[in-house]
Amino acid sequence: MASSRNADNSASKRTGPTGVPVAEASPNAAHSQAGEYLTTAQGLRLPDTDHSLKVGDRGPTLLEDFHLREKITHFDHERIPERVVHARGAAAHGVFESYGTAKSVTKAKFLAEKGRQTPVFARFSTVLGSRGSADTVRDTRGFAVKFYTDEGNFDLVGNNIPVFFIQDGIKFPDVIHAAKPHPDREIPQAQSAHDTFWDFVSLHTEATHHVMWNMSDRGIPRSYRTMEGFGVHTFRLVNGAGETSLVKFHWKPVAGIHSLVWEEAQITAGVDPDFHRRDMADGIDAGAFLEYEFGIQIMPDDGTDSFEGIDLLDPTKFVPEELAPVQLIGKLTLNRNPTNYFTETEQVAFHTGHLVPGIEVTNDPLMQARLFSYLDTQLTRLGGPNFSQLPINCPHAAVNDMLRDGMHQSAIHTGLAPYRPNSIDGGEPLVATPEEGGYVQSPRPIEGTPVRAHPASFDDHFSQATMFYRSLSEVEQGHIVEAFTFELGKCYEQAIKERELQVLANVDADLCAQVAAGLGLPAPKGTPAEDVVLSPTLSQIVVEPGPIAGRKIGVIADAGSDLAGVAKLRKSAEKLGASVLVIAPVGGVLGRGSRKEVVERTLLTTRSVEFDALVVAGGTTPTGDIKLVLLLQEAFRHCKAVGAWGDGHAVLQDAGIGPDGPGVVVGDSVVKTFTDDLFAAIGLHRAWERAADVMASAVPPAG
Ligand code: HDE
Repeated sequence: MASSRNADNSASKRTGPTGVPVAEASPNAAHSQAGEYLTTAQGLRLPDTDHSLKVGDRGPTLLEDFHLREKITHFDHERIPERVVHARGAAAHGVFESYGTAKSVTKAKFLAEKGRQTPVFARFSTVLGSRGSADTVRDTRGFAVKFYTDEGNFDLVGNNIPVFFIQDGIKFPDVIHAAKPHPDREIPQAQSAHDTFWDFVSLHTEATHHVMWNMSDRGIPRSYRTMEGFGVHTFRLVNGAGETSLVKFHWKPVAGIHSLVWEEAQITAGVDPDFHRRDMADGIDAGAFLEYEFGIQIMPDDGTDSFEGIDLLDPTKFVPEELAPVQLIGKLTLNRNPTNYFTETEQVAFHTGHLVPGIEVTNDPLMQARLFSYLDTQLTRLGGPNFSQLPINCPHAAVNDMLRDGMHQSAIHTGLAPYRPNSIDGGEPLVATPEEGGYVQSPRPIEGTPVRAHPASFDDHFSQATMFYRSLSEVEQGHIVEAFTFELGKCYEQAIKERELQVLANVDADLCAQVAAGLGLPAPKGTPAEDVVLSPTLSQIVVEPGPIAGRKIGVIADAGSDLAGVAKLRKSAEKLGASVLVIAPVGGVLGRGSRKEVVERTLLTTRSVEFDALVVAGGTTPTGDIKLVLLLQEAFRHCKAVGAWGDGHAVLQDAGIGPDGPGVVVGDSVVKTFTDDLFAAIGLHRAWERAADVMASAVPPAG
């Protein structure tokens, strides 16, 4: 008999987070919400939980009230430390299906075998904010996926930005301390627009490339559904023949890559701080699942750890898709909301060292430090070394370790010999050869003397930042100018602003000049790279309409509106996975019988930022209500699709919006051409042609 945790526990009836058996339920395993009656933690039935035990009904409370003490003590300890970074997050369960196309480069079964399905749990997050902060702040987003593979858990702990602020993990505390709220007053929350952040990044120019991405539209994604994901580091894949290649991992959202605009993001942070998590949960509930294709860029493992002049160990650099196309190897579908936020989303523990045969790490010094950090942090956060026994972290592969005891040990181990070699337990558990699935690092000659130094190839801090900026469209570049002007405009120290302008001068003279003009400062001269090769795939602006699943359309209506038209619009939208919400002057129900429409929002409870498009129903009376005017004008200013059918266009007119122009959809009634045009406008995400006229500009008007 093996001295294993699971050897005796294999005949499991209990199912894990993704419905797969995880471990045997011991006869006295902790149950929650079982049985009919309220009990103590010991299962004692309670007659009353509203009154403490007192000497008379006006007397002091007795120390012997064990129920009071248990209830309050447990409550006192309900919180665990939030994550040091990425504290604010939301997650979903799902499935990963392999296309089998990675078989030539990796022996990892969950990738190599065509059609193989692997349960997953994905958690999205912001980096800087505390657990209760807003979703839509300007920040990098975490994109962490736990694959419960048959060969053990594989965690891909990535971000929505392909590069990072630092080249060596030893600086992580520095960049995070600089970006977190100031230590004296603990402000500002969840923002980079403050002195310490810009102090650090202006002195630490290797952060420039990541900062450019943060200041771009990537820093304010529309939703998790419309966000790209990146493994950031270079990984090493190993195939069945032992051949290795270097790869970068990518998540490509099926819904396209789309962002908020800055004013919208700021308003949303107040109006609905839960915007992203609500969007994901609502979408999954409505059957509009989140989908991403998994891809790899493959580079030869020729011993140089570099490709086309790019040092693949430098996490401040990425490999443009024009140089190494992303090859799609599988699809992730997030299709089930967690049942309990704490036990799943809060307690999930990702670790870059959770690897499976066929996937290995490289010498990237940022990744190397992460391999230490993710295990270490759980000891404090999850209260000891047994966190992998928590249901959400529990592998679906059989676990047979010799790790014993420790805080929160919940396995009842059997056998006498948790050591090797042993004779008492028949020498078990056995070690596995590579053929039996044993994880053996592929040969990697390493030599050198210990130094605290970086290679010369890490010295270029600007050329990819320049390439990123110049590869974007004018509209996107304008957003970057605005973002820098906003963020530096929030700094108090003049010297910091001037130093960051010097950084920008080394990225692009025009960018620097525009930001300087917005700040009212002279633009310094720099030496930006002139010969960068552009990467057009970096732009997220689309010319062909994309899918609209998960998008929200607000329909403005009142008691006199064409409710049959509203129902028709809803039906067509739902077919595409989008939803329609009725906005009326007051709450309640519009119409009656089969023509009934429940009012989901009123002018008091909504704001335009909730919607991807606003449409005025035919028959709606123009009231000139300032809240309605604001609702429509705001959506228009954010370049969203707006529309009306029938005489509903009079309400648009009240808000100063004419029937012509990009992204304005009007029609006589809700016929197919009307809905097609509306959905196409939403599928384009924004009518950017409007931007120059309606968006705030960082640059003061000439003269
Ligand atoms: Fe993390 N990071 N990180 N990080 N990170 C954590 O781990 C850390 C880095 C990322 O949804 C922590 O369990 C160090 C890069 C995500 O639970 C902590 C360094 C990338 C998440 C930690 C990095 C990431 C984390 C906090 C530099 C993108 C959230 C709690 C060496 C590729 C995972 C925890 C979730 C979380 C440390 C750099 C992404 C403290 C020391 C680069 C998505 O261990």
